Amino acid sequence: MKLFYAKGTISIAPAIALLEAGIEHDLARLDFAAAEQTKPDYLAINSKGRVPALALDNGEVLTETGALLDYIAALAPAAKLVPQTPVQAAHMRSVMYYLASTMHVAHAHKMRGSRWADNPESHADMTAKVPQTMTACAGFVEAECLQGDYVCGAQFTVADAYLFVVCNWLAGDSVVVSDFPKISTFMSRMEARESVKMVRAKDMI
Ligand SMILES: N[C@@H](CCC(=O)N[C@@H](CS)C(=O)NCC(=O)O)C(=O)O
Repeated sequence: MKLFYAKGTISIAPAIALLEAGIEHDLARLDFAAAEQTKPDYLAINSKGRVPALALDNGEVLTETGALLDYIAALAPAAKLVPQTPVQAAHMRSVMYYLASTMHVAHAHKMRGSRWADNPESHADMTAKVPQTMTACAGFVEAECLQGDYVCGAQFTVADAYLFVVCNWLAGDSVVVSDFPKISTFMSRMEARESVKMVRAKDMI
């Protein structure tokens, strides 16, 4: 399979999950500075013009970070990347849905205002709000998402790869990360994992 990604984006979450799962894969890097995600070659792979996309060996292409993470976890059950109990699995997915529907969207208001408005003043207004909205999101993560060392307590799950990449954006969004001790400790713990060291070594994040 081949993962289409761009540096620092949410597509690094499935890259981390593939490494955690021990699944062999190829990587295809897109250059956002050159707007490669908008070019016909890539739109033929993912018509949404976004990353990640995961091209399977049978020709199918999967998109949406949460779906890729669940797929990767299902391919490697021995890695136990999804909790075994239904309630813990539901907590894991509630965090992933929150990241997809709320926190990632709040972050996107900084650079991608043209998705929602045409007036440049509206873009500036959206950008100015990002430190406030992302700080509020960090507050929710701190209070309700991290149930211990990781999202699901002691067990590392695919939601941790997702949360790590989104929290990696916080400082750039002018959030004072040191105000959130659980997030700070979680980020250090993640940095110590081989998978994260590997994506850093490959200049993916
Ligand atoms: N809902 C999608 C969102 C993917 C997404 O927006 N990715 C961003 C990078 S973080 C992207 O590809 N942006 C390119 C663009 O907006 O042109 C997912 O979770 O996979």
